[in-house]
Amino acid sequence: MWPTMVDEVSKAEHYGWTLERFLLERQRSFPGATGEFTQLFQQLALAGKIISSRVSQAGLAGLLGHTGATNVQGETVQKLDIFANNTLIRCLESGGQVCLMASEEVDDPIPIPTRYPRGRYVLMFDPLDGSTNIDVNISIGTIFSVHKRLSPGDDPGLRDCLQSGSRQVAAGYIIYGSSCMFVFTSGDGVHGFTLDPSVGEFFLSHPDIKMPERGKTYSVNEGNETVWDARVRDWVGWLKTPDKQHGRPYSGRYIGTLVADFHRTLLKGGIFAYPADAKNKNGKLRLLYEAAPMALLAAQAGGLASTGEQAVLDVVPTELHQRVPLYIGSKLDVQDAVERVRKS
Ligand code: FBP
Repeated sequence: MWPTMVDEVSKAEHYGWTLERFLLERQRSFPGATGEFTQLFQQLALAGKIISSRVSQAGLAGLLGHTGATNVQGETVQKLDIFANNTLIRCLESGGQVCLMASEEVDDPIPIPTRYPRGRYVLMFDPLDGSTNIDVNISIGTIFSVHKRLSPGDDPGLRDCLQSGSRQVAAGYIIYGSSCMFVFTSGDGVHGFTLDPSVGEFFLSHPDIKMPERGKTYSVNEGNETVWDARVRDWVGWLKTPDKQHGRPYSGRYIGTLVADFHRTLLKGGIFAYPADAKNKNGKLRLLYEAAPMALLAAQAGGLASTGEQAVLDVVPTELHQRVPLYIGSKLDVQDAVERVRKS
């Protein structure tokens, strides 16, 4: 185990470490490490810094608004969606760490140009999550998921992307909010780094994040209530029913950006949900580059993530852009939710 933040002293010791130092310390504890993983993260961090600077000046740089195009999800593509998508591809395609990428904005897996070496990792991402909030200055983010390639010999392909969330070697997000933060896990806890734009570096600010076992807030788009299943309606009604002894009613908090709603839930506890409904039979959120990476972070922070029927990390994907219902957050809150919404 590399520098575990088991106590306040070791946490204090690591405060102020740059993301790069943190990754290098980690690399040293893996005999035989090639440095590929560290370099992949350095490129992800670079992409995050570039996107963060553009997001914070979007209104000045003519980057607000949409392109007029629609993506494979049938959503209107925002100019910043494309900027973020291209920035991630440019930063990750040439270094030799990844063999294949996939993006919410691109129909098919993204091959690495033959002029570049291919690496051992598959990177999938939602380049800019929370598109509906871009133009109204509300927190948005980039979500990423990292797997090991399955096909060492032959050409990487869809098969390398369709791996269950439990096989992720790392996952995380970059949130562009009041501050820009890089939050990730590589199987050793969840750690948050804050960008100091004056230095251009991410510094460790939230080591070893643990999600409270139970929270006080619920986060769901109640505008969908009429198309919800009766069990979902009953569950949300139950959360709002006064019961002092069990800390209810919970307060409603809904930003409408998964990264931001999850970030609050990770730090403060509670539950975020995007249930299936009569409109979205499988919910709205995408498994491979939204639900699964968040599920790994939740699990590593002591929380849970369920589809309502099974653990998100156990869902075996069959399509690149498939959607799943999502209930994610504090362990006890997700258990309460599943108990009430589960069909089977
Ligand atoms: P994209 O913006 O990446 O398409 O993500 C989907 C999303 O915006 C999530 O961030 C958010 O949780 C959800 O959709 C909000 O959906 P709705 O507007 O239906 O509540």
